[in-house]
Amino acid sequence: MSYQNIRVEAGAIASVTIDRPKVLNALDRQTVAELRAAVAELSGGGTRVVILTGGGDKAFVAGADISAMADMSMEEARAFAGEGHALGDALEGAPFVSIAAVNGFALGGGCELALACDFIHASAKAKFGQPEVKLGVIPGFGGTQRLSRRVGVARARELCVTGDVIAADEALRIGLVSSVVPPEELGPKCRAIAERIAKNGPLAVQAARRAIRLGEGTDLVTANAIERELFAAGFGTADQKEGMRAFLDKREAQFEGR
Ligand code: CO8
Repeated sequence: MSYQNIRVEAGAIASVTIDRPKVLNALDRQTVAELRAAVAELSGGGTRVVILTGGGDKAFVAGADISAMADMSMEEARAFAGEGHALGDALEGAPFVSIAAVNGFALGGGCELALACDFIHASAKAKFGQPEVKLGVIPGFGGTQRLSRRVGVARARELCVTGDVIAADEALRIGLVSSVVPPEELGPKCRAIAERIAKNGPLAVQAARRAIRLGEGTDLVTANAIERELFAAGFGTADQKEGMRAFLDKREAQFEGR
């Protein structure tokens, strides 16, 4: 598929770049649709990890496109939020790990898009926030939910009601991002993490993500039951035989994802 607003480089380690730098990579409906198409495209092949980043040197994504939203009706806004939610759900349910490489502003829908990825690494010049209240609305792309699950209800409330924009170091301190690195190190760092993930058993990586996702929000007994089933299912795979045999043979495992 050809894309206008994003760039996709497919492969075992793929990259998706939101590429509307003139508007700081703001998300309009077309861009959200293209991102959903890219997730679908990359879900069908052998992609193990997707690194999601922003084009240009200023922004990851500075939010939903305000000029496209300004005249939306309630119906249109509901549909737009639904499209954003579907993208977040698709990322979380995808067979690949997604890493948000936040290279600049991640505001509003941009922060929410990063939160829908498995984890976030940030450049030292990244900035995060949910400034929607300054526009008279609230986050509509999962921010009120995923942010509180990530950083706790109190901090999420404070960010969502003040609209404050926080620097990368503060995002690290509250657990929103996993690391902060100099801008030129962000790409290589995310790539190195992706390479480590890609060496692991593909089915096990998927199952670990699934256990965490399904367990989130349930009680511990239920969550452990989910983990137990997914742990047991691993023993029905060739990857488990190969992984443990390789350890005992003192060689590197050759996983086939079956
Ligand atoms: N939408 C549209 N255009 C934008 C956006 C945006 N979110 N952000 C920046 N731009 C445009 C500017 O209008 C400007 O265009 P132009 O050159 O034509 O004037 C260009 O990008 C460059 O921006 P600035 O000149 O403003 O750059 P500064 O460095 O001065 O400021 C900021 C950078 C601080 C990031 C500033 O641009 C800003 O505050 N942007 C808006 C941030 C914001 O409020 N984001 C939240 C939007 S609401 C939202 O995301 C709701 C999500 C819920 C639904 C999602 C469903 C998918």
